[in-house]
Amino acid sequence: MVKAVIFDLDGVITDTAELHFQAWKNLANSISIDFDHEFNEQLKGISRMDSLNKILNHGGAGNNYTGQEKIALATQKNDEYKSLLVNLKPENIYPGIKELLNALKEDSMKIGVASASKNGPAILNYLEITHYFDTIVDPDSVQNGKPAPDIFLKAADQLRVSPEECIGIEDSEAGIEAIKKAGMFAVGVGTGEVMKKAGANLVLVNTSELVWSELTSAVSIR
Ligand code: B16
Ligand code: MG
Repeated sequence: MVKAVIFDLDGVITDTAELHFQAWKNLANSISIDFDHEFNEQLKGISRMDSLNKILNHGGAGNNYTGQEKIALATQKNDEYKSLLVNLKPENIYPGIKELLNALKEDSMKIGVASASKNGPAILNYLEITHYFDTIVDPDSVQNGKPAPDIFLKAADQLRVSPEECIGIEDSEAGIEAIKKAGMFAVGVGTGEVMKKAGANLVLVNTSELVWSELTSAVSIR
């Protein structure tokens, strides 16, 4: 029986995945590294420093920077990302998300956020939907980032439900893996092949397909 739905944020609730891409690409270009949307799939859901390390390795520059210099690069990216966030408005919530949140409330479901982003609470405020969520996990409070299950398990714990009673919704390969390892039902939104490869129980092309009655029937016939 489903008692809670745990949302990823970037790429599920709003299009911040594209803003992360723009900010990382500009940072990478400033140190003569380039990457495309396909490579960017690997950055979705993983932490800021893990993302930077992947980009540096991709550009063959994995050993060129000290720890201090890496912190400066990550800060440069985050400053640009935050400057892009100020334009976020309720209209930027992905289609179907508000309807799903309202349906969950009506059905007395608990609602959580399991985002790797330290900017998560600010984003929810810009979108004016903070009040929907019963819990938002602080990504700094878990030991291992996605694809480890820690952040989804912490969300279930904070919501006082067991993992088997949860649906997790993700747009990233790392995130789907995390939900599966947590023992939850995984809904993947996005590129079908990527989501299927990661093991999603249900794959949807976009968020407008996140209809509550259809999610519950998918769980019941799993
Ligand atoms: P920040 P999610 C993740 O959020 C993003 O997908 C990932 O690209 C980003 O590096 C990570 O948050 C950390 O974000 O730099 O804002 O702390 O998809 O887990 O909601
Ligand atoms: Mg995401």
